[in-house]
Amino acid sequence: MNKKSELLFQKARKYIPGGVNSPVRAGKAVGIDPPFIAEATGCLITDVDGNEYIDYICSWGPMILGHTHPDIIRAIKESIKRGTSFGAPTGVEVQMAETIVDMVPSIEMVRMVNSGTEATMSAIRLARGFTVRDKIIKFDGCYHGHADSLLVSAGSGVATLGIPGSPGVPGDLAKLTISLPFNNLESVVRAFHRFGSDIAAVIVEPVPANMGVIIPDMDFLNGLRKITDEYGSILIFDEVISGFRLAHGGAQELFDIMPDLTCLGKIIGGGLPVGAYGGKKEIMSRMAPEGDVYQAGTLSGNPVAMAAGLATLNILKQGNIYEELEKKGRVLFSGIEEAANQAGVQVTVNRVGSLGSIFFHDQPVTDFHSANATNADIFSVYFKSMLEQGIYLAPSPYEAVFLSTAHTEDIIKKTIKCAKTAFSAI
Ligand code: KE4
Repeated sequence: MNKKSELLFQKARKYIPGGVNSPVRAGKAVGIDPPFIAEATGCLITDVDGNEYIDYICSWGPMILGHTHPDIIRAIKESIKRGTSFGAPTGVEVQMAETIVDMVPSIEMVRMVNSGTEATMSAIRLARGFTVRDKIIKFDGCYHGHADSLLVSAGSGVATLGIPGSPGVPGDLAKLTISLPFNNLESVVRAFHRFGSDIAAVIVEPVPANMGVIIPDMDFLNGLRKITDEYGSILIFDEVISGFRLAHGGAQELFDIMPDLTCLGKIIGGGLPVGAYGGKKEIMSRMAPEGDVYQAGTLSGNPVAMAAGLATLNILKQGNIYEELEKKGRVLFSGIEEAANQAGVQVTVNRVGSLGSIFFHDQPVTDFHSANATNADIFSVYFKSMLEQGIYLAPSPYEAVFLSTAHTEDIIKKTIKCAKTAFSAI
């Protein structure tokens, strides 16, 4: 029963392009009209028609502690009593900066912004300003938000909608972006041999999660570190998804590879709009007003968002949350893989900790080319069957499954059971 969602979607499309404020939410890739959500708590989300779902989108990553975590709600309530925004420095921003520097191994200095897009856009500008070079390297299928230079062969919603990049990105700018196959170090070496002295930065999702989840080859990531050092280019880890999800210090801690700059988002806002970029003091101090590279933002470091983010990070710092999330991820994905095998459905499962993807493919999925070879039609059948059974997955084969600490053993068992039913429908 989705009557109220249908009416809302009809009305939404009158006022909002496609009826949504972010394209992937429209469900076009899987041929559904999206449920409009009324509320959520823990790992459960309820739509306006009262249908309840187990949530594996988790707001695309931020809700790693589940929805309406009491400590986060309390922090927001306490903060909001003192006002919502001052446009002036506050103590809580210093606390947030200190916490990020403490938790993320390569970050010595950090600047808060309002989204992952702002974080990567600013990091690219800083890398270009610091190196006085214009070209950047990214990887096919990686998505770094919608800044012009990065909407080249991007993943996530760009891949979902099958659009090559985006109209409106000037050709003269796009040609400064070299997009190469992920996990292919040879292509990077060739690019550096050709353009090395003009490459400002290499930006990479250390664990890509916007073409589905891809497991990085360690020689590839270490090779990026080595070659950017050789040519004096900046290595940027876009950890908007992996930051604070895969470990306290994200993928860079997990893999022990230190980038020069790191982009963050999602989890550090605890569900409120926050992004950040940070790294070596020598580079970050080029940012105005200390330096001459410009970036600004009315709501950057917003105290309420900082309170929500800090409450989240303070919980993540404690105990063995990442071991718990690793176990949940292992049980869920191995259970789904076994269910597929029993049903004779060919799947490839890629997972790192509490982040993973099920690809309908009988080959390994190691880059955008192989991700594009997966069967999107079967994914749609799987997606719809899971949704009908109350499992809320990302409506695209180019997205990821996000787990939270709120997903209990019983919830995971129920999900695997629903997957068994879904595979029998294929
Ligand atoms: P935002 O501007 O959406 O906060 O962050 C952009 C971004 C940057 N880097 C990475 C690795 C990202 O995954 C993202 C955004 N992720 C998508 C989901 N794949 C956001 C969901 C959406 O676009 O609606």
